[in-house]
Amino acid sequence: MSDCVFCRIVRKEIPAQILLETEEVLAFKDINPVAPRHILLIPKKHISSVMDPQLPTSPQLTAELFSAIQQLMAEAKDGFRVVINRGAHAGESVPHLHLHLLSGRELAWPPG
Ligand code: D5M
Repeated sequence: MSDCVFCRIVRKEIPAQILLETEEVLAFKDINPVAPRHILLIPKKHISSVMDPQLPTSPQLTAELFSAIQQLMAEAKDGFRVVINRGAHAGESVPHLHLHLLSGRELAWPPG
């Protein structure tokens, strides 16, 4: 989608601190981190949310998402959390599927 902020990051039209890029996924630092290490992992293709009926798009996307989590979190020896916010009650604000990868501090459970 032309005006989607994450699609614009994929197209390198707006800056982001990119940590990993593969054929189907991109990972970059969250602009508003809530943990010492807060990474967003997205499909490069525009998928509106985890509830998008086009999911699952391909086995390759699923494989690249999980492989990216393993690579990006390899150093998070004390643990990490993977979060998808969906809908108003969860605080979803960007309509492009994204996984939050949070690490670097103790994370409370249940989440607030
Ligand atoms: O999470 C959306 C997240 O997206 C939120 O943590 C801020 C982040 N964000 C928004 N714009 C940018 C840019 N331009 N770069 C990096 N990070 C960004 P949600 O789960 O939808 O609330």
